[in-house]
Order: sequence, then C-alpha cells, then structure tokens
Amino acid sequence: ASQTRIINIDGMTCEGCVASVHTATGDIDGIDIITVDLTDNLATVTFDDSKTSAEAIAAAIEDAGFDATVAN
Ligand code: 9UX
Repeated sequence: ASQTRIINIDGMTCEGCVASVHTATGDIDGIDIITVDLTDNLATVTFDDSKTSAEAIAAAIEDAGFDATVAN
C-alpha cells in the first residue's frame, strides 16, 4: 500500500544538505515522492510499504549524517 509519512531531520543548514538527503534516499526502491523542507526541517515521503518503510528511509538519512526521526 502507499503511505505518506513525515520524517523530522535535524542538521540541515543549506540547500546542499537538502541535496544530500535526496542523494541518500535516491536509490531506495519504493519511494514515489520525497520532498525535503529546509525551513521546517522535515521530509515528506510517499512510498510503497511493501518495498520500504519510514524507518528504513530515516536510517538512510541518518547514514548521510543527519538526525532523522519518524514523526507520524
Ligand atoms: Mo551546506 Mo549541508 O554548505 O550537509 S551542504 S551545510
């Protein structure tokens, strides 16, 4: 099924960080849409939950050096 979830991200300070989050999540199979909001310090992600999870996406963002927490 399709899920849309919010991931709070601490540590983004410029658009380069936003690009890093896109790169870190870009090869995750199952993500349909990801928007990264520098002002609100979050990402909104729509994905196929038979292929990935909000927790797995947050882990990939963590691996890129940010503090990512699934919000909902
Ligand atoms: Mo901007 Mo972020 O110079 O990882 S890229 S602070």
